[in-house]
Amino acid sequence: MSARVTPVPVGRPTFLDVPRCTDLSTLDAHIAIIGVPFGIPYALDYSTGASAAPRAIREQSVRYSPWYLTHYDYDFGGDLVAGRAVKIVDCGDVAMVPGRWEENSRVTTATIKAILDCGAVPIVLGGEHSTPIPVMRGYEGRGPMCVVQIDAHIDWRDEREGIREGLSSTMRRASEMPWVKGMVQIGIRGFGSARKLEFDAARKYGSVLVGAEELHRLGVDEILRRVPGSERYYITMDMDGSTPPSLLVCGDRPSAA
Ligand SMILES: [Mn+2]
Repeated sequence: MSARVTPVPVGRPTFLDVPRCTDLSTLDAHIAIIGVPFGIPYALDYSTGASAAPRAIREQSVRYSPWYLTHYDYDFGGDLVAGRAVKIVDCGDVAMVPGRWEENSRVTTATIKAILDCGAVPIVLGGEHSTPIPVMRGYEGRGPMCVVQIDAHIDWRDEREGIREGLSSTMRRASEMPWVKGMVQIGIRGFGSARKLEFDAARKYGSVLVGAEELHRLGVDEILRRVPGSERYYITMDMDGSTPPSLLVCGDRPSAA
């Protein structure tokens, strides 16, 4: 299986209006945006709508470009890329074939490997939250990494409806990848994704679980101290991990929100 992408069509915006890369074999950038309109649907309910997400994210991102890449961030104390000349390109989307979940997964892994081989850092636009499974597989052979997940759910189901690589199983599959050496899961809340046996499995593995309520009570600095040390981090964010605080199910609110 080799990489397979569909470039952003002419006339449609790229992410943040950055330049297009229309041929992965010529990729020359520090950061490569790559859409993965990926999902493995369960019986009736989830997933399929997420395939429209990369295009929707690109269209919404244009309102922030190009000036936000150079604005001064007060909290950070500089611009977004710390004054460095960072080349960002948009490679388009991994080309999917409807219904061929396993093939789509393999082509996603191959495309991520191709981007990494070019020395670029991929920023992946999913897809629902099974997308990180084939993406993380692309890091095989590149040394240990710690996975940082921002999500309302722990995604530790071993299988659901016989599907082992769906959005409920992302972190369980990650834990089985030998190159994943640490895991922290931030923003967990409510009862959506797991039974006690999944929490037990995550704790037994050594995943650092941080509840949404805990995050608001203790603050980001304290939570960052709990992140396992690692030379490299893989960060994944499920959209329900960023639900506005007013909608969070938690007892404590940030005092200065
Ligand atoms: Mn989630």
